[in-house]
Amino acid sequence: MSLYENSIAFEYRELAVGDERVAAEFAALWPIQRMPVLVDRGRAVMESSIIIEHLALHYPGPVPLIPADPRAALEVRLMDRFFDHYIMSPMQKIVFDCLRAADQRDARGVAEARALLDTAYGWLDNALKGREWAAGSSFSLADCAAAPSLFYADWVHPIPAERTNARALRTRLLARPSFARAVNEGRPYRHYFPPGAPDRD
Ligand SMILES: N[C@@H](CCC(=O)N[C@@H](CS)C(=O)NCC(=O)O)C(=O)O
Repeated sequence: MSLYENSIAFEYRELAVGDERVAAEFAALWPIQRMPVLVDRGRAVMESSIIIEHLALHYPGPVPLIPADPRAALEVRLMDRFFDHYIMSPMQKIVFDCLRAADQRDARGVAEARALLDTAYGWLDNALKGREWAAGSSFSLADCAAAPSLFYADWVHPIPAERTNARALRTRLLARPSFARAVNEGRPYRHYFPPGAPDRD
């Protein structure tokens, strides 16, 4: 999304399942082996939020994903952390549990993840009151964190109908061209989604 927002040219490298050479290259770049990783001028930049900070610093464009005002930037970074820790992480807990053998499933951990999502949806719905985007009136880093986390979280633990602000943000993000493009490009891989993807979005 951040690359598309500012039309930053890049070469996409697919982490093709079963390609040992690509897997080894990826592990050498980032032993933690979580995507995405950006390689810029020979240097590996990891963690989505840091990649976006890196792009804002080195490839600024018409859409400033980090506000120039440090006070506004603080709110953006708070929302970014919120989505990563309290929406993305519990969502991933639910998803990864589906990859475990039936006798190794973590029922308690999954129940805790669902409870955390309920709390997070409630807090988010209130925080979004009067906001167009995740951190205010401008699209930002926070929306790059909100989009994928709300997209998948709603699949595994639907955002309740009464959380109208949270649901509206998810809908607005799906209509944002950079995210719509990323969602479309991910369509061929939907069948890999461990719990099974619903027939929507
Ligand atoms: N904190 C990291 C999280 C990265 C992450 O969890 N990536 C997932 C996909 S969204 C991944 O690589 N999953 C593959 C795996 O766990 O093997 C970031 O924001 O970049």
